[in-house]
Amino acid sequence: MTLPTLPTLATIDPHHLTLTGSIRSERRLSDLEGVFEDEAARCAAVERDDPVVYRVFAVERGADESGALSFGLGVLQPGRVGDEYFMTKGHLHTRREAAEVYVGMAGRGIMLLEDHRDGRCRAVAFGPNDVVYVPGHTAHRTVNVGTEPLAYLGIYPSDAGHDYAAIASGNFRQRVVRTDDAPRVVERAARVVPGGAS
Ligand code: PAN
Ligand code: ZN
Repeated sequence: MTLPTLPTLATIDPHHLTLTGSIRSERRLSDLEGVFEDEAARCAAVERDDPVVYRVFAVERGADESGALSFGLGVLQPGRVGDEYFMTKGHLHTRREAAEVYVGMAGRGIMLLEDHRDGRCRAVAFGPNDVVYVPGHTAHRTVNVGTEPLAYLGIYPSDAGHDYAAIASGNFRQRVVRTDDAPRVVERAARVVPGGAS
């Protein structure tokens, strides 16, 4: 029998927003093509300093470990591209029925949830001590609508998998914009397909 190599206890540093024993990955604005509506503004910011938009500190078990859970601390920076707040790429789980629990740690966020079967959308405001249940079959994206880093812990089945392709081809129907200094959830304008239906 193979002994587990991952620790039983992991600790979040609330000041530095890191997680012990985790593997860090990060996405810069240059990694987020097609996410924001204002592509020209994104490219200009990439040229300027290509900031880190978010980091994930993940503690993942093998996808073949039946019943196992993985978790990650997401830390999403404050900022905007055009009128849209910084947000994650967003994904569906490859195993579509896999759900996830998010626990807010710091900052002010909105989670966009979109059921890929019937298109039903919800936008859930969350912050420290809030628990958001993301059901299966639901695309999820986090948006930082505050002025401090937004931090949250996501806990998901180890065999959930991350499918970004489905989102990349259509994007979320809702987006979060800053209007009069406040976040507002708006419907994305219908895309005009050249020579076809909109
Ligand atoms: C989270 C996300 C994290 C980063 O841990 O992976 O918020 O977002 P993207 O994966 O969309 O870039 C999660 O939902 N895991 O399943
Ligand atoms: Zn997820």
